[in-house]
Amino acid sequence: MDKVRKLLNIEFPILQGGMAWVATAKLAAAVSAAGGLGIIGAGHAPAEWVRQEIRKVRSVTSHPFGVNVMLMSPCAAEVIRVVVEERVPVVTTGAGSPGPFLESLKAVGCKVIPVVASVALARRLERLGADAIIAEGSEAGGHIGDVSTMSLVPQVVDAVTIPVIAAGGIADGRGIAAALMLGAAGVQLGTRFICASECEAHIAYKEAVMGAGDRDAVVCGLSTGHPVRSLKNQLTRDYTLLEKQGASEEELGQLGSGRLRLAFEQGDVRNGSLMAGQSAGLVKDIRTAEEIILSLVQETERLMGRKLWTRN
Ligand code: TUI
Repeated sequence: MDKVRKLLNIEFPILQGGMAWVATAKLAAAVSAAGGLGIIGAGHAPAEWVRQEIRKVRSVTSHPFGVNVMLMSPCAAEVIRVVVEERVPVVTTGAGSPGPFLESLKAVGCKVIPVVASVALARRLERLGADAIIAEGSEAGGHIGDVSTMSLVPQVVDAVTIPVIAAGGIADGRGIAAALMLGAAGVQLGTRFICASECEAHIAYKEAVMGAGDRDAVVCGLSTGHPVRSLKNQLTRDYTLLEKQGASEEELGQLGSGRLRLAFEQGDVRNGSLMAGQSAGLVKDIRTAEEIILSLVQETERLMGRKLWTRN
């Protein structure tokens, strides 16, 4: 359980998901300052925006932090270049294989932690030199695979020797304790941190997460091969209808374009993309990143019946 803390030089093996738009420097810095690993979500953003966010985190905390590179973004290679130039301590990747980028990142001492949704990719990335793996189950928000966290995590744990971080469906100490039982060495939470005070998402987006029940985080886009989980609203209904009518990937792409920004900036909970995981049903309040992290640690330790991590 200390493997992730030592690898990343953090107090608690709790990572904040690198959510596109939602995970800005302000949120990442707050999570890192509280002893977890804050992660800037690059999403589809241009590399220079990412550079500014990296510098903002450094201006407020000296704690380690990370950048999530969304590999489907046309800017991914440029973002990697900026991350290397800025000597970011940790990179997580999503929505693809970071194989081609591993060498340049590792050459500057960056720890590389790919998010995977399958055992096969976890194995391949361990061979290529990944430092740890985030095994993300289909309960997660945003772009997802098709295996649930409960089944995926122990299978990845059995398949690799590097530390495995569990993600998808975890929002409280019960989820963390369960992940540890599955053999995970750490956890990553996204949805819970949408409702952190330091998260800059529009209040209406946060309220939608807090108001969600167990069946409100639905999957769209299965027909495109890039399924995305978000809160049920007019957009998911329009999208599902278009999919049923056999719309092309291009038409569907047009419908989805710009919708995350609409939710994050305008708080348009009807037509915006409210990406969130199934754990939205567990999120009931807005608290500071520090309150969230400390209560996660306290609850996990109570359930496990012992002290697990001490603050440095
Ligand atoms: O990446 C995520 N979650 C995301 S990315 C994102 S931005 C976006 N916007 C619109 C459409 C699509 C994406 C929103 N949420 N999570 C990490 C993750 N990676 N989940 C699943 C995967 C994954 C899937 C397949 C990783 C690798 C993979 O393998 C492909 C291959 O090359 O083998």
